[in-house]
Amino acid sequence: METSSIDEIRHAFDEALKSVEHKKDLQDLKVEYLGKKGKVTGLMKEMKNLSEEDKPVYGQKVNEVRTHIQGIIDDTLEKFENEALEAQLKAETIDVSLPGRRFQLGSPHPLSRTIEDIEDFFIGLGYRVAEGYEVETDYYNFEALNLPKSHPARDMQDTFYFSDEILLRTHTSPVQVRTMRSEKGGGPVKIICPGKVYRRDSDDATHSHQFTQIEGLVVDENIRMSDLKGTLQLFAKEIFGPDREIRLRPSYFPFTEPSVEVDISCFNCRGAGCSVCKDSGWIEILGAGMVHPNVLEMAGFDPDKFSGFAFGMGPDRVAMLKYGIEDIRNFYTNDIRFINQFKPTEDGGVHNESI
Ligand code: 2U9
Repeated sequence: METSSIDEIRHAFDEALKSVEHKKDLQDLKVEYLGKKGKVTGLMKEMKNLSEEDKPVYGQKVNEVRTHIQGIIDDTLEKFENEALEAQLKAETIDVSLPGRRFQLGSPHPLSRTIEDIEDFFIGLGYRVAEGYEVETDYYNFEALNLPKSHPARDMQDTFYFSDEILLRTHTSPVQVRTMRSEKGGGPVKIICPGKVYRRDSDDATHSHQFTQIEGLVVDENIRMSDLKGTLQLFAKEIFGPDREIRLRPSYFPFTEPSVEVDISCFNCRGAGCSVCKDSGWIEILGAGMVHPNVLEMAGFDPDKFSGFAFGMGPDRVAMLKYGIEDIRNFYTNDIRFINQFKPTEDGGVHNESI
């Protein structure tokens, strides 16, 4: 029985193990000794040449060597894997004391913010927000608002025309007309209409060819001028401060009769006179009036049964006054430095760091 070769193989393995440095070396060694054509496997194949008597002793010795080699390979493999894990953990150590990355908080655009505040106020009074088209027809923008083609008031509004009949709306009033028509002569209608409008103006600090409007319309039976006045009084207090008063001055709009211009008492000097109110104590904010019977009739409402009030304002101007913005173009040039000045405050308001 050739057991010395078994000892040699065991010895050779123990020697070879000393030069194993990497997992790959170990894998090669495993193949060399325990693989299909490996040295230990070769020893097993010798069994068939042995006598029945020698087989058990030989087999046991080979098994011992195999167990020995397999055990060392398993242990060494585990050692390599632990070392690799340790190294990886060390390399990926997270320093929890490092300061975190600040993430930039956005600021609401002062114009969007103003529009939302105004919408919220009217929603609180039961109004619905209605929107329409920026590209409109001559009929909805002018004709249905008591502005026939010959009307001189059309000259007041320089319009972007696509054709004789198609134009960029000059006010949001077409939305009110479309809403009234969809109600088919039955009230009540109670809407505010915010949106972009366009006029052929040369842009400067107080004029923009595209700006925003919010118009409101209430139509029902027994709607009176006092309803308009009470609504606007509440509006002034909500948007400009609880001490504000309003003042109505007679005016003219083709779509309302009577018509008024609405001033609010100056929130800056409280009426004493300052640069904001140009020393008058009052700031012009809105136009308004009772819906003209022609407009009611054209939109399908019986003017003998229904009446209504309407108003219109420019949120650009409201935001400029509220936040001390001097140039309307700031709203539309999208300079992040401008918008960043309007950081939200904890009470949900807006703070302009520049004023
Ligand atoms: C319908 C009936 C009546 C809307 C009105 C005004 C008065 C007004 C201007 C204020 C400044 C627009 O932003 S601004 O340039 N608006 O003065 N607008 S009453 O009246 C309507 C609208 C629609 C069916």
